Amino acid sequence: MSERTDFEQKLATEARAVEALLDQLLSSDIRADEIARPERLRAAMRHGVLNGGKRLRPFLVMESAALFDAPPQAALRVAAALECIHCYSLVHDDLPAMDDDDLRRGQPTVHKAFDEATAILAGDSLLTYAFDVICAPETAISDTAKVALVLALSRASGLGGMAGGQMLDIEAESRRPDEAGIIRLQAMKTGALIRFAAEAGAILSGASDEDRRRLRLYGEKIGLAFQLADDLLDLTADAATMGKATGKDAARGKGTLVSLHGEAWARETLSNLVAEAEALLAPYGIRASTLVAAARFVAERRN
Ligand code: GRG
Repeated sequence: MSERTDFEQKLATEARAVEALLDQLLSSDIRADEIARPERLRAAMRHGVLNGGKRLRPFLVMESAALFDAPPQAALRVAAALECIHCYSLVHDDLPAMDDDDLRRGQPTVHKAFDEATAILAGDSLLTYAFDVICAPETAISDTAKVALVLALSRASGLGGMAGGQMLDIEAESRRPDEAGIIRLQAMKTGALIRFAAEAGAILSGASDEDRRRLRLYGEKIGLAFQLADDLLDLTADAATMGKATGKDAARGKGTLVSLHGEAWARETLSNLVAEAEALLAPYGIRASTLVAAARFVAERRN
């Protein structure tokens, strides 16, 4: 069986595990200090979360945690928390005030299936729930590790990370950024959560600063690769394959590294990024083989 197939099977298995936990976390059971779980809001959150998706970020959390022998159940909860933030960003990104999309993961977007106000609240609630899930007593790691995770995830998600990157992306439609500007906005909008995913395992397990630095750099490489692959797919894939509208960057005249340098450059850069990611993981030998395969998967993905 090819490495690719083995990797995809592992990705699917871990996706099922994180989906089972997300299903449970978004059940109607009221948690301590919650007053009620309004059914319509809960249904919208479930629609935004339990609707397919590759679950790549959770996979990176679990695999980076496994590299440092972190407790798998705690890693799964951090993975689910991160997926809540990723899904919130997609729900809000699809809103009419942002990208105005009708389709996500092949299904109606949350504001189409429900309404705009409900979609805004579903995104808000997913964002806050992520921090609840990390800090809850069921996440069996030290308080020190929880605080470090919350700090890193807040910075990856907020003003200086994903939300800030989304702001720069919106501004880029009227003020076209130069190459450095494009790299920065993409590192924030898409890269920051992926970098957190890769680093989370080292944080969870209280690994050394050097381990944390290596995983963080690995995350930066694959974050860049993820965005380059996304830009290529936006140009070349169809909406049915992607489960969302494509060709939107070109239609809006939005500059990407692919539009600046061309497809051949992008493909060469992708293979260089995979090699760099692999080199960063070399000290971990065979134990890091799944993370190496993940870098390849990100660069070669078809949807
Ligand atoms: C609204 C605060 C806020 C942020 C939105 C993530 C984001 C920022 C916008 C999404 C727009 C977009 C399509 C970006 C390209 C990269 C990306 C995040 C693609 C979707 O991620 P995948 O491919 O999706 O991992 P699945 O569905 O597999 O989870």
